[in-house]
Amino acid sequence: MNFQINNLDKNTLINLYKALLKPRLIEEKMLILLRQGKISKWFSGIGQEAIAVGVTLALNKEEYILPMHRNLGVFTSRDIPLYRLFAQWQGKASGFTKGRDRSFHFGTQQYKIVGMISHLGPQLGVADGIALASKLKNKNEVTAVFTGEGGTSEGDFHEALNVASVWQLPVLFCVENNGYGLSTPTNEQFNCQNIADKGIGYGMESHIIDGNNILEVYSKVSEIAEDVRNNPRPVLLEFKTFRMRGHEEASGTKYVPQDLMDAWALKDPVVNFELFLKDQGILTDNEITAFKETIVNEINEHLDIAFQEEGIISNETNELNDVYQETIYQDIKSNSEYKELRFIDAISESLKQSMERYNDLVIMGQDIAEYGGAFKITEGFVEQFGKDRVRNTPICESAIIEAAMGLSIAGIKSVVEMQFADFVTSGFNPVVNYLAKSYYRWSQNADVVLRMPCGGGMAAGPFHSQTNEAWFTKTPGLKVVYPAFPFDAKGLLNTAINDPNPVLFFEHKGLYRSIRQDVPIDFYTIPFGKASLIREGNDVTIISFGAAVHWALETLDKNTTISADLIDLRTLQPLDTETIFASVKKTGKAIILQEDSLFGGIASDISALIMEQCFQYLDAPVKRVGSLETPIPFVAQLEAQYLPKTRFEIELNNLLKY
Ligand SMILES: Cc1ncc(C[n+]2csc(CCOP(=O)(O)OP(=O)(O)O)c2C)c(N)n1
Repeated sequence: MNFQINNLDKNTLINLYKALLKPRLIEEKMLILLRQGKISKWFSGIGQEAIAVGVTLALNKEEYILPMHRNLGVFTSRDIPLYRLFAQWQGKASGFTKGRDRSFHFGTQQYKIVGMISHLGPQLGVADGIALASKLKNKNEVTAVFTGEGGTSEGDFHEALNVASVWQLPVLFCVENNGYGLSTPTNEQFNCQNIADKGIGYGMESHIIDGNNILEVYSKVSEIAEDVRNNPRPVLLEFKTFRMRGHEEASGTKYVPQDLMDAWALKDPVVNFELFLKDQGILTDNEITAFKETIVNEINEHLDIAFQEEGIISNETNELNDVYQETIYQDIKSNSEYKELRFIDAISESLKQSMERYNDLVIMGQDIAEYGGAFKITEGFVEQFGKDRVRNTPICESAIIEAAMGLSIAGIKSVVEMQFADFVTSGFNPVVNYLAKSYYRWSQNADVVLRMPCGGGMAAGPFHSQTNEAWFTKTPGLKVVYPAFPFDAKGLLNTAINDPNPVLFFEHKGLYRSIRQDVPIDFYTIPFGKASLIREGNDVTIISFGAAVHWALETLDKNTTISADLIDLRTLQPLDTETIFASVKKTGKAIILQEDSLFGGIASDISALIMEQCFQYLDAPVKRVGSLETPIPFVAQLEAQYLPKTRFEIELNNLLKY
């Protein structure tokens, strides 16, 4: 192995050696504990330590690193007390996730480490967001993110590199090419010589680095990182290495040819560096033994602490209280004059006033800058707030939602506009797995609002008409807002942006230009979880939200003899069950109208809640009305048949007659 000392002094060389030794010795201990049945699962990074250790030591401690499951060296090189790591792996309270997530699936702001989620790729886009924050705040910091070569096949990799390059973000994309993704060899994973070759396609500088050579890793990454701090840009680094053990311990290495194993065993990063240092007269056998002893003692002491710690005692309230970051609702009333606004203008005003209120709030979306967005909601924003804060994005829903998460990690709020709510599917994974679960997993909030222009009635076909709130209302960790009037839209969007949790804000496109209302000129808020009772009556409770509220109103205007409570839910998560139950107890009959197809929609849950809580008050079965169980069709007459507007009137009258 070709070790080049360059200008590294003796102290640095010894520190590199000790840092390299530590994860190796921890792993050796873990493998023993695994055999003794004292720990459950282990993803070994033996043979790859030089990458995690070298990259981490090349960065400053305040720079974020986003490691993977084989990067123990990142955690040890940031000097995390070992008992906390051990407690994390044992699911104990001194760990980082209160027993809610396992192994390396955690982050810590204290050590500026953001761990992976199981899906591998999403953290690449999160790194973009952290790097964007660093660039916007002129911090001259670099962010390093890891992936295996298997993970580079995911769309997240492509999107994250593309966004980083287009925006020239200071990210080091560190690919550990260790030969196998679980059992899949590289030639079944990608069809090019080197992963680094992909750099040119993204307009990105790339390097191939010997991942088993700590000096090469440390020196090259130090040099590149320093250059990137001063001249922000992404760099793709391919570290050639090899996975010496199974994907995880139980899975073995039968599929790896022995000669490959033998060849890479000769390149062991720890053994070779140790020999080199001895050879150079920098370390003696006695010193090496002493270093090892010190680390082994530290491991044993910290293991004792972790083993002695009591297991977590489950407590339902604790768990439920940690799904969302506590929000102190800022009740802001406006004494200003009112002016008549269309639904769309109310949203635009909220965004504009929030941009003024939070001077680092960032809005991202396709075509939202000079063009003003598909619906012109952000028209004129670039002139007022500049392109740094009003960001046109490539068509990379995943990477942009991940970047929003990264911004939140770095303390910046963001609003992401989905061009159409339908397209959130292309960023579904980060929404339901990253944004939704982050606070619960490691107390990191996702201060992100996703704006979702949705809904049918405009003959826009199956992919520009869906109202897909039900995909999200069932995912703990997300808040879901769905206003029907301009006044509510402005006040609730303001609250959504104030709220530190991830909020999906549904805006029915059919309301944009058809519904007008007097709305305060100044900034004001409306609390989440408070429905509005917009008609009062005694015979039936109608529960609805979004455009369907207007269909219910039309029906009531047409049938003036019907005496009904009409509840506009306004927010679906949290849901105002109090208002629903109070009304149903009064009227004894309930009908829920939703625009989405019926099965699995929120109407079903509301119906179930009413039956559970108000059964003795009911004079009839609860009725749900929704769209047909088909995708939403294009042609007007098919769409009209699909949507529940006419069926609602019939069902309402049937219920009243029951
Ligand atoms: C989206 C997704 N698909 C599949 C998996 C299962 N899985 C976990 S790790 C892994 C292999 C990853 O290979 P690579 O990225 O090369 O990293 P390595 O494990 O070699 O370090 C697979 C297939 C997963 N976790 N997430």
